[in-house]
Amino acid sequence: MTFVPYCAANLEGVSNLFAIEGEFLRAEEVETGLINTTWLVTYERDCGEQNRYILQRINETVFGEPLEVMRNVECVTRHINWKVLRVKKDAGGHTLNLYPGRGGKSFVQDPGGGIWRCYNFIEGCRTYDVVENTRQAYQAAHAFGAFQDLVSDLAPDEIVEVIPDFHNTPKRFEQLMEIVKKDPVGRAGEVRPELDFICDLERDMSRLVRRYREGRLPLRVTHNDTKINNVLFDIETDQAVCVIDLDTVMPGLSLYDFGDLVRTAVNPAEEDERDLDRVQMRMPIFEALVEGFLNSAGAVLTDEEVSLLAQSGKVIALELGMRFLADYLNGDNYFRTRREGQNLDRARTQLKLAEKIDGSQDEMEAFVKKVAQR
Ligand code: ADP
Ligand code: GN1
Ligand code: MG
Repeated sequence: MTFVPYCAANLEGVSNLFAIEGEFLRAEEVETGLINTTWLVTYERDCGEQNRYILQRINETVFGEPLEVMRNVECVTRHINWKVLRVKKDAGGHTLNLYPGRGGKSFVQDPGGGIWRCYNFIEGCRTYDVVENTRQAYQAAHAFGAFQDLVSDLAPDEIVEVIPDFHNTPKRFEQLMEIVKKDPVGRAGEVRPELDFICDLERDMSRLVRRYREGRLPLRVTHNDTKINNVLFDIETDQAVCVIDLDTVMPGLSLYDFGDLVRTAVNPAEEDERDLDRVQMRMPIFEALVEGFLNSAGAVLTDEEVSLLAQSGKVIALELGMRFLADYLNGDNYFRTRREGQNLDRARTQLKLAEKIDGSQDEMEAFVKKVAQR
Protein backbone atom coordinates (compact mmCIF):
# COMPACT_ATOMS: atom_id res chain seq x y z
CA MET A 1 0.00 0.00 0.00
CA THR A 2 1.46 3.37 -0.95
CA PHE A 3 1.19 6.43 1.21
CA VAL A 4 -0.33 9.23 -0.88
CA PRO A 5 0.72 12.72 0.24
CA TYR A 6 -2.38 14.67 1.21
CA CYS A 7 -3.29 18.02 -0.19
CA ALA A 8 -6.48 19.90 0.66
CA ALA A 9 -8.27 18.42 -2.36
CA ASN A 10 -7.58 14.85 -1.20
CA LEU A 11 -8.63 15.70 2.31
CA GLU A 12 -11.81 17.36 1.18
CA GLY A 13 -12.61 14.28 -0.88
CA VAL A 14 -12.01 11.98 2.07
CA SER A 15 -13.85 14.07 4.66
CA ASN A 16 -16.85 14.47 2.35
CA LEU A 17 -17.28 10.71 2.63
CA PHE A 18 -18.34 11.14 6.28
CA ALA A 19 -21.79 12.11 7.51
CA ILE A 20 -20.87 15.66 8.46
CA GLU A 21 -22.93 18.69 7.61
CA GLY A 22 -21.94 21.68 5.50
CA GLU A 23 -19.15 22.53 3.10
CA PHE A 24 -15.46 21.82 3.58
CA LEU A 25 -13.53 24.99 4.48
CA ARG A 26 -10.04 23.93 5.49
CA ALA A 27 -7.82 21.25 7.01
CA GLU A 28 -4.86 21.79 9.35
CA GLU A 29 -2.47 19.02 10.31
CA VAL A 30 -2.22 18.19 14.04
CA GLU A 31 1.35 17.16 14.71
CA THR A 32 1.31 15.90 18.31
CA GLY A 33 1.00 12.12 17.88
CA LEU A 34 3.84 9.90 16.68
CA ILE A 35 1.71 7.36 14.83
CA ASN A 36 -1.35 8.41 12.84
CA THR A 37 -1.82 11.29 10.44
CA THR A 38 -4.31 13.64 12.06
CA TRP A 39 -6.16 16.60 10.56
CA LEU A 40 -8.44 19.18 12.08
CA VAL A 41 -11.05 19.87 9.42
CA THR A 42 -13.53 22.73 9.43
CA TYR A 43 -16.94 22.66 7.76
CA GLU A 44 -19.38 25.53 7.34
CA ARG A 45 -23.13 25.00 7.43
CA ASP A 46 -25.61 27.01 5.35
CA CYS A 47 -26.46 29.11 8.41
CA GLY A 48 -22.80 30.19 8.60
CA GLU A 49 -21.97 28.10 11.67
CA GLN A 50 -18.57 26.40 11.55
CA ASN A 51 -17.95 22.95 13.01
CA ARG A 52 -14.67 21.13 13.44
CA TYR A 53 -13.84 17.44 13.21
CA ILE A 54 -10.83 15.20 13.66
CA LEU A 55 -9.98 13.27 10.52
CA GLN A 56 -7.39 10.55 10.96
CA ARG A 57 -5.65 8.14 8.69
CA ILE A 58 -4.63 4.99 10.51
CA ASN A 59 -0.94 4.16 10.21
CA GLU A 60 -0.90 0.79 8.46
CA THR A 61 2.78 0.17 9.10
CA VAL A 62 2.02 0.16 12.80
CA PHE A 63 -1.44 -1.38 12.62
CA GLY A 64 -1.30 -4.26 10.14
CA GLU A 65 -5.07 -4.81 10.48
CA PRO A 66 -6.62 -1.34 10.58
CA LEU A 67 -10.14 -2.75 10.30
CA GLU A 68 -9.60 -4.68 13.53
CA VAL A 69 -8.47 -1.42 15.13
CA MET A 70 -11.73 0.16 14.00
CA ARG A 71 -13.76 -2.72 15.40
CA ASN A 72 -12.11 -2.25 18.78
CA VAL A 73 -12.56 1.52 18.69
CA GLU A 74 -16.24 1.15 17.78
CA CYS A 75 -16.80 -1.28 20.61
CA VAL A 76 -15.00 0.87 23.17
CA THR A 77 -16.55 4.21 22.17
CA ARG A 78 -20.06 2.71 22.16
CA HIS A 79 -19.55 1.04 25.51
CA ILE A 80 -18.18 4.22 27.07
CA ASN A 81 -21.03 6.31 25.68
CA TRP A 82 -23.54 3.84 27.06
CA LYS A 83 -21.88 3.63 30.43
CA VAL A 84 -21.47 7.36 30.87
CA LEU A 85 -25.19 7.85 30.23
CA ARG A 86 -26.76 4.83 31.88
CA VAL A 87 -24.41 3.95 34.71
CA LYS A 88 -22.52 7.10 35.58
CA LYS A 89 -25.55 9.29 34.67
CA ASP A 90 -23.08 11.93 33.59
CA ALA A 91 -24.17 13.45 30.31
CA GLY A 92 -22.03 16.53 30.84
CA GLY A 93 -18.66 14.94 30.07
CA HIS A 94 -16.88 14.61 26.77
CA THR A 95 -16.61 11.33 24.88
CA LEU A 96 -15.27 10.34 21.49
CA ASN A 97 -17.80 9.56 18.78
CA LEU A 98 -17.18 8.16 15.33
CA TYR A 99 -19.07 9.70 12.42
CA PRO A 100 -20.54 7.18 9.97
CA GLY A 101 -18.94 7.00 6.55
CA ARG A 102 -20.31 6.30 3.11
CA GLY A 103 -21.08 2.59 2.87
CA GLY A 104 -22.42 2.44 6.41
CA LYS A 105 -19.16 1.81 8.22
CA SER A 106 -17.31 3.84 10.81
CA PHE A 107 -14.40 4.39 8.40
CA VAL A 108 -13.80 5.03 4.73
CA GLN A 109 -11.09 3.78 2.41
CA ASP A 110 -9.28 6.16 0.06
CA PRO A 111 -8.29 5.16 -3.49
CA GLY A 112 -4.79 4.26 -2.26
CA GLY A 113 -6.28 1.84 0.28
CA GLY A 114 -5.77 4.07 3.37
CA ILE A 115 -8.30 3.72 6.17
CA TRP A 116 -9.72 6.96 7.58
CA ARG A 117 -12.09 7.79 10.40
CA CYS A 118 -13.73 10.94 11.65
CA TYR A 119 -14.25 11.91 15.31
CA ASN A 120 -15.97 14.81 16.97
CA PHE A 121 -13.36 17.48 17.68
CA ILE A 122 -13.53 18.28 21.37
CA GLU A 123 -13.49 22.05 21.46
CA GLY A 124 -11.78 24.26 24.01
CA CYS A 125 -9.09 21.73 24.91
CA ARG A 126 -5.35 21.35 24.75
CA THR A 127 -2.79 18.64 25.38
CA TYR A 128 0.48 18.76 27.32
CA ASP A 129 3.69 16.99 26.35
CA VAL A 130 5.19 17.76 29.73
CA VAL A 131 3.20 17.95 32.97
CA GLU A 132 3.59 21.37 34.58
CA ASN A 133 2.26 20.76 38.08
CA THR A 134 0.78 18.21 40.48
CA ARG A 135 -2.78 19.27 39.70
CA GLN A 136 -2.38 18.31 36.06
CA ALA A 137 -0.77 15.03 37.08
CA TYR A 138 -3.67 14.25 39.39
CA GLN A 139 -6.18 15.15 36.67
CA ALA A 140 -4.52 12.99 34.01
CA ALA A 141 -4.21 10.00 36.33
CA HIS A 142 -7.80 10.41 37.45
CA ALA A 143 -8.92 10.46 33.78
CA PHE A 144 -6.97 7.34 32.87
CA GLY A 145 -8.17 5.62 36.04
CA ALA A 146 -11.75 6.58 35.17
CA PHE A 147 -11.16 5.14 31.70
CA GLN A 148 -10.02 1.91 33.34
CA ASP A 149 -13.19 1.89 35.36
CA LEU A 150 -15.38 2.63 32.29
CA VAL A 151 -14.02 -0.35 30.34
CA SER A 152 -13.73 -2.66 33.35
CA ASP A 153 -16.91 -4.53 32.36
CA LEU A 154 -15.82 -5.18 28.77
CA ALA A 155 -14.58 -8.75 28.38
CA PRO A 156 -10.94 -8.80 27.22
CA ASP A 157 -11.83 -11.43 24.61
CA GLU A 158 -14.27 -8.99 22.95
CA ILE A 159 -11.30 -6.86 22.00
CA VAL A 160 -8.74 -7.94 19.41
CA GLU A 161 -5.06 -7.75 20.32
CA VAL A 162 -4.20 -5.48 17.38
CA ILE A 163 -0.49 -5.35 18.19
CA PRO A 164 0.45 -8.63 19.83
CA ASP A 165 2.83 -8.40 22.80
CA PHE A 166 2.61 -4.62 22.74
CA HIS A 167 3.70 -4.26 26.37
CA ASN A 168 5.52 -7.56 26.68
CA THR A 169 8.74 -5.98 27.91
CA PRO A 170 10.92 -9.13 27.84
CA LYS A 171 9.78 -9.71 24.26
CA ARG A 172 10.73 -6.13 23.39
CA PHE A 173 14.18 -6.96 24.75
CA GLU A 174 14.41 -10.07 22.54
CA GLN A 175 13.29 -8.07 19.51
CA LEU A 176 15.92 -5.42 20.23
CA MET A 177 18.63 -8.07 20.48
CA GLU A 178 17.58 -9.51 17.10
CA ILE A 179 17.78 -6.08 15.50
CA VAL A 180 21.22 -5.52 17.05
CA LYS A 181 22.36 -8.80 15.51
CA LYS A 182 21.05 -7.88 12.06
CA ASP A 183 22.04 -4.23 12.37
CA PRO A 184 20.19 -3.35 9.15
CA VAL A 185 21.43 0.24 8.81
CA GLY A 186 24.81 -0.14 10.53
CA ARG A 187 24.05 1.89 13.66
CA ALA A 188 24.56 -0.72 16.39
CA GLY A 189 28.21 0.27 16.93
CA GLU A 190 27.10 3.73 18.08
CA VAL A 191 24.88 2.53 20.89
CA ARG A 192 27.05 0.15 22.92
CA PRO A 193 26.68 2.07 26.24
CA GLU A 194 22.89 2.06 25.86
CA LEU A 195 22.86 -1.66 25.06
CA ASP A 196 25.08 -2.42 28.07
CA PHE A 197 22.77 -0.45 30.31
CA ILE A 198 19.74 -2.33 28.98
CA CYS A 199 21.39 -5.76 29.31
CA ASP A 200 22.25 -5.02 32.95
CA LEU A 201 18.55 -4.46 33.65
CA GLU A 202 17.24 -7.50 31.83
CA ARG A 203 15.93 -9.06 35.04
CA ASP A 204 13.73 -6.06 35.83
CA MET A 205 11.91 -6.32 32.54
CA SER A 206 9.78 -9.31 33.43
CA ARG A 207 8.48 -7.85 36.72
CA LEU A 208 4.94 -7.33 35.43
CA VAL A 209 4.67 -10.08 32.79
CA ARG A 210 5.96 -12.71 35.22
CA ARG A 211 3.33 -11.88 37.80
CA TYR A 212 0.64 -12.06 35.15
CA ARG A 213 1.91 -15.49 34.06
CA GLU A 214 1.85 -16.63 37.68
CA GLY A 215 -1.85 -15.73 37.77
CA ARG A 216 -1.31 -12.92 40.24
CA LEU A 217 -2.49 -10.08 37.97
CA PRO A 218 -5.81 -9.95 36.07
CA LEU A 219 -6.02 -9.43 32.35
CA ARG A 220 -8.19 -6.39 31.70
CA VAL A 221 -9.18 -4.16 28.85
CA THR A 222 -6.62 -1.39 29.09
CA HIS A 223 -5.72 1.74 27.14
CA ASN A 224 -2.05 0.87 26.59
CA ASP A 225 -0.98 4.34 25.44
CA THR A 226 -1.53 6.52 28.47
CA LYS A 227 1.00 9.14 27.61
CA ILE A 228 0.18 12.54 28.86
CA ASN A 229 -0.74 14.01 25.46
CA ASN A 230 -3.45 11.39 25.04
CA VAL A 231 -5.68 13.20 27.49
CA LEU A 232 -7.43 16.45 26.63
CA PHE A 233 -7.44 19.28 29.19
CA ASP A 234 -10.03 22.05 29.25
CA ILE A 235 -8.25 25.29 28.35
CA GLU A 236 -10.23 27.34 30.90
CA THR A 237 -10.33 25.04 33.91
CA ASP A 238 -7.24 22.87 33.22
CA GLN A 239 -9.36 19.82 34.10
CA ALA A 240 -8.76 16.59 32.18
CA VAL A 241 -11.92 16.12 30.15
CA CYS A 242 -11.40 13.23 27.75
CA VAL A 243 -9.07 10.32 27.12
CA ILE A 244 -8.26 9.98 23.42
CA ASP A 245 -6.16 7.74 21.13
CA LEU A 246 -8.04 4.48 21.56
CA ASP A 247 -6.18 2.50 18.87
CA THR A 248 -4.24 0.39 21.32
CA VAL A 249 -7.13 -0.41 23.65
CA MET A 250 -6.47 -4.12 24.06
CA PRO A 251 -6.33 -6.82 26.68
CA GLY A 252 -3.53 -5.80 29.03
CA LEU A 253 -2.47 -5.04 32.58
CA SER A 254 -3.58 -1.97 34.50
CA LEU A 255 0.07 -1.57 35.44
CA TYR A 256 1.02 -0.94 31.82
CA ASP A 257 -1.30 2.04 31.89
CA PHE A 258 -0.08 3.36 35.20
CA GLY A 259 3.56 2.75 34.23
CA ASP A 260 3.21 4.59 30.93
CA LEU A 261 1.60 7.49 32.72
CA VAL A 262 4.46 7.61 35.22
CA ARG A 263 7.09 7.61 32.50
CA THR A 264 5.44 10.50 30.64
CA ALA A 265 4.38 12.58 33.63
CA VAL A 266 7.20 12.52 36.19
CA ASN A 267 9.84 13.71 33.75
CA PRO A 268 10.08 17.53 33.40
CA ALA A 269 12.01 17.15 30.13
CA GLU A 270 10.64 16.52 26.65
CA GLU A 271 10.52 12.94 25.41
CA ASP A 272 13.36 13.66 22.95
CA GLU A 273 15.43 15.85 25.31
CA ARG A 274 19.13 15.88 24.43
CA ASP A 275 20.41 17.34 27.69
CA LEU A 276 20.10 14.29 29.93
CA ASP A 277 20.73 16.38 33.06
CA ARG A 278 17.20 17.68 32.60
CA VAL A 279 15.69 14.22 32.92
CA GLN A 280 14.30 13.85 36.43
CA MET A 281 11.93 11.80 38.51
CA ARG A 282 9.62 14.29 40.25
CA MET A 283 8.33 12.67 43.42
CA PRO A 284 5.42 15.12 44.02
CA ILE A 285 4.16 14.35 40.51
CA PHE A 286 4.37 10.61 41.19
CA GLU A 287 2.39 11.10 44.39
CA ALA A 288 -0.32 13.03 42.53
CA LEU A 289 -0.49 10.24 39.93
CA VAL A 290 -1.02 7.61 42.60
CA GLU A 291 -3.75 9.66 44.28
CA GLY A 292 -5.53 10.42 41.02
CA PHE A 293 -5.40 6.88 39.66
CA LEU A 294 -6.52 5.26 42.91
CA ASN A 295 -9.32 7.75 43.42
CA SER A 296 -10.93 6.75 40.14
CA ALA A 297 -9.76 3.15 39.56
CA GLY A 298 -9.01 2.06 43.13
CA ALA A 299 -12.28 0.18 43.44
CA VAL A 300 -11.52 -2.08 40.47
CA LEU A 301 -7.84 -2.73 41.24
CA THR A 302 -6.66 -5.71 43.27
CA ASP A 303 -4.23 -5.38 46.19
CA GLU A 304 -1.53 -7.02 44.07
CA GLU A 305 -2.01 -4.43 41.32
CA VAL A 306 -1.81 -1.59 43.83
CA SER A 307 1.30 -3.07 45.41
CA LEU A 308 3.08 -2.95 42.03
CA LEU A 309 2.18 0.62 41.05
CA ALA A 310 5.57 1.92 42.13
CA GLN A 311 7.45 -0.63 40.02
CA SER A 312 5.53 -0.11 36.80
CA GLY A 313 7.10 3.22 35.75
CA LYS A 314 10.61 1.88 35.54
CA VAL A 315 9.54 -1.16 33.50
CA ILE A 316 7.66 0.96 30.96
CA ALA A 317 10.41 3.60 30.73
CA LEU A 318 12.85 0.80 29.99
CA GLU A 319 10.45 -0.70 27.47
CA LEU A 320 10.07 2.59 25.61
CA GLY A 321 13.84 3.10 25.75
CA MET A 322 14.20 -0.24 23.97
CA ARG A 323 11.44 0.51 21.44
CA PHE A 324 12.93 3.88 20.47
CA LEU A 325 16.38 2.33 20.25
CA ALA A 326 15.10 -0.56 18.13
CA ASP A 327 13.46 1.92 15.76
CA TYR A 328 16.69 3.91 15.53
CA LEU A 329 18.63 0.75 14.71
CA ASN A 330 15.99 -0.22 12.14
CA GLY A 331 16.26 3.06 10.27
CA ASP A 332 13.42 5.03 11.92
CA ASN A 333 10.37 3.58 10.28
CA TYR A 334 7.95 3.23 13.21
CA PHE A 335 7.78 6.43 15.27
CA ARG A 336 7.41 9.71 13.39
CA THR A 337 10.69 11.63 13.44
CA ARG A 338 11.39 15.20 12.43
CA ARG A 339 15.15 15.21 12.70
CA GLU A 340 18.17 12.92 12.49
CA GLY A 341 18.87 10.98 15.65
CA GLN A 342 15.53 11.84 17.26
CA ASN A 343 14.75 8.23 18.14
CA LEU A 344 18.18 7.82 19.67
CA ASP A 345 17.60 10.92 21.80
CA ARG A 346 14.20 9.55 22.81
CA ALA A 347 15.80 6.23 23.75
CA ARG A 348 18.51 7.89 25.84
CA THR A 349 15.93 10.00 27.66
CA GLN A 350 13.86 6.95 28.56
CA LEU A 351 16.89 5.00 29.76
CA LYS A 352 18.02 7.91 31.89
CA LEU A 353 14.51 8.18 33.26
CA ALA A 354 14.49 4.46 34.15
CA GLU A 355 17.71 5.08 36.10
CA LYS A 356 16.21 8.10 37.87
CA ILE A 357 13.03 6.23 38.76
CA ASP A 358 15.14 3.40 40.12
CA GLY A 359 16.88 5.88 42.41
CA SER A 360 13.52 6.82 43.97
CA GLN A 361 12.08 3.32 44.09
CA ASP A 362 12.01 2.96 47.89
CA GLU A 363 10.37 6.32 48.38
CA MET A 364 7.80 5.48 45.73
CA GLU A 365 7.00 2.11 47.31
CA ALA A 366 6.61 3.72 50.72
CA PHE A 367 4.21 6.31 49.34
CA VAL A 368 2.00 3.73 47.60
CA LYS A 369 1.91 1.64 50.79
CA LYS A 370 0.87 4.65 52.83
CA VAL A 371 -1.96 5.55 50.44
CA ALA A 372 -3.13 1.93 50.14
CA GLN A 373 -3.44 1.64 53.95
CA ARG A 374 -5.82 4.60 54.24
P1 ADP B 1 -1.64 9.44 17.46
O1 ADP B 1 -2.02 8.00 17.52
O2 ADP B 1 -0.88 9.78 16.24
O3 ADP B 1 -0.99 9.87 18.72
P2 ADP B 1 -4.03 10.81 18.46
O4 ADP B 1 -5.33 10.10 18.33
O5 ADP B 1 -3.42 10.84 19.80
O6 ADP B 1 -3.03 10.24 17.34
O7 ADP B 1 -4.26 12.29 17.94
C1 ADP B 1 -3.19 13.21 17.75
C2 ADP B 1 -3.54 14.55 18.38
O8 ADP B 1 -4.75 15.08 17.78
C3 ADP B 1 -3.83 14.50 19.87
O9 ADP B 1 -2.66 14.59 20.65
C4 ADP B 1 -4.74 15.72 20.05
O10 ADP B 1 -3.96 16.91 20.12
C5 ADP B 1 -5.53 15.77 18.76
N1 ADP B 1 -6.83 15.09 18.86
C6 ADP B 1 -7.11 13.80 18.51
N2 ADP B 1 -8.40 13.51 18.70
C7 ADP B 1 -8.99 14.65 19.15
C8 ADP B 1 -10.36 15.01 19.48
N3 ADP B 1 -11.35 14.16 19.34
N4 ADP B 1 -10.59 16.28 19.90
C9 ADP B 1 -9.57 17.17 20.00
N5 ADP B 1 -8.29 16.91 19.68
C10 ADP B 1 -7.99 15.66 19.25
C1 GN1 C 1 3.11 6.30 20.30
O1 GN1 C 1 0.34 7.40 19.17
P1 GN1 C 1 1.10 8.08 20.26
O2 GN1 C 1 2.03 9.12 19.76
O3 GN1 C 1 0.16 8.54 21.31
C2 GN1 C 1 3.09 4.80 20.56
C3 GN1 C 1 3.18 4.55 22.05
C4 GN1 C 1 4.43 5.18 22.62
C5 GN1 C 1 4.47 6.67 22.25
C6 GN1 C 1 5.78 7.29 22.64
C7 GN1 C 1 0.71 2.57 18.69
O4 GN1 C 1 1.98 6.89 20.91
O5 GN1 C 1 3.21 3.16 22.31
O6 GN1 C 1 4.48 5.04 24.01
O7 GN1 C 1 4.29 6.86 20.83
N1 GN1 C 1 1.90 4.21 19.99
C8 GN1 C 1 1.98 3.07 19.27
O8 GN1 C 1 5.70 8.67 22.54
O9 GN1 C 1 3.02 2.44 19.10
MG1 MG D 1 -1.65 10.01 20.63
